[in-house]
Amino acid sequence: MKSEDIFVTKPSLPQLESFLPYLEEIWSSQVLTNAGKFHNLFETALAEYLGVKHVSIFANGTLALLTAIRSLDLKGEVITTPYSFVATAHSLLWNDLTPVFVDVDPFGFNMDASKIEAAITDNTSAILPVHCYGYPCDVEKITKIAKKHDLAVIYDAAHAFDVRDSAGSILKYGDLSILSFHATKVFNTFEGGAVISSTAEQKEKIDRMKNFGITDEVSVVETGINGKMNEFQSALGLLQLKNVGQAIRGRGELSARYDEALASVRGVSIMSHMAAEHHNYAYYPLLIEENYSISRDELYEKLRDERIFTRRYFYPLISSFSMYNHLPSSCAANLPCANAIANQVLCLPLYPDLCFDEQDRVIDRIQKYS
Ligand code: T4K
Repeated sequence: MKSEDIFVTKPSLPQLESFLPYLEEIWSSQVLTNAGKFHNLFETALAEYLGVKHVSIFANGTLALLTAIRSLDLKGEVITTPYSFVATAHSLLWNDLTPVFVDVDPFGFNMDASKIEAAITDNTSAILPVHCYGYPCDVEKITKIAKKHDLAVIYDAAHAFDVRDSAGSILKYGDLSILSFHATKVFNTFEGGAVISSTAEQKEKIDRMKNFGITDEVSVVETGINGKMNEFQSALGLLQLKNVGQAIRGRGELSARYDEALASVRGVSIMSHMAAEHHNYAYYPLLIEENYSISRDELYEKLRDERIFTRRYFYPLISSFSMYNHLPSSCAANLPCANAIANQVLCLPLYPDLCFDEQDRVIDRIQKYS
């Protein structure tokens, strides 16, 4: 890594000194995992911070998603989006469920709710939408469709830490939502994740399932897994909660600077209209359209040559990978908007420590090549 390198993201970390007392306590107590003091404190503090009732913290977001889906005893087909990180669809295959891909909205990145009903069959048991980049899905429409057809809804909210609409946390919708606290996310515990349950009974089940399905020393009542978050991650999470508000404000300021500088660039579409009322600025996606002077991939490479490392999240589409491309719903004709957007998107560097000079270097190059 050279000093002039600019990456798509960098993790936010607390001051090392502020973490030392937590480490000392873990070392002296020798309680390292299995619902220790910091696990329980972090879980409670997180629920309060997010404004939700039932949170279960996990070792990572993928285990949270696998467990959330498994807890609902689903069968058959689950409607989802091809425009996401591959963990979304993998979590269905791991649960022996068949993904059915629905196209994304022509003006955005989330599943087009108006296309869901056409994808429902007698075998459909659930909908798995993604709040992509933290932009909220059409939760009202999805709720109505799910009720009408008696389907479960699990939101992959890996990007949606502390996103709120006028009714409060976006995590309140659906039967379950999951979060990721990976190093590249707005809020990180190195690795980590959570399931947000809609009822106390559901949380109880998730908590049991993340601990092998154990109920007491001599009883195991279901096929659980080891999804537990350890004391190190939990203590870090507790400390990170103190800083995340400021980190989100910093991201917001940088996003506004990008908006202002890039809105009038020919061939570039900014997506600020998609932000929630209380947004988290998890990513800064741009669309590089046909009337930009070079293609998205040429721009990506030119920037990389200048040591600016953007990312094409989410290209290629999940539906193009070998374990999915045989599915009828993966065909290009079914997913025109997702294919178009995957070929145009470029996520720009965005993290609280990105200084204005570095950001101006990114802006300057995008303007220069237009
Ligand atoms: N659902 C959705 C919708 C998701 O996006 C994800 C994860 C999940 C579910 C599953 O959640 P987890 O099980 O991961 O909790 C990253 C992440 O690995 C992944 O968490 C994330 N989504 C996905 C969108 O992106 P990469 O392959 O882009 O990461 P990487 O290693 O290329 O890092 C990108 C940049 O970040 C690097 O260029 C430098 C910087 N970086 C990265 C790491 C890991 C650092 O500065 N420090 C670091 O430690 O996948």
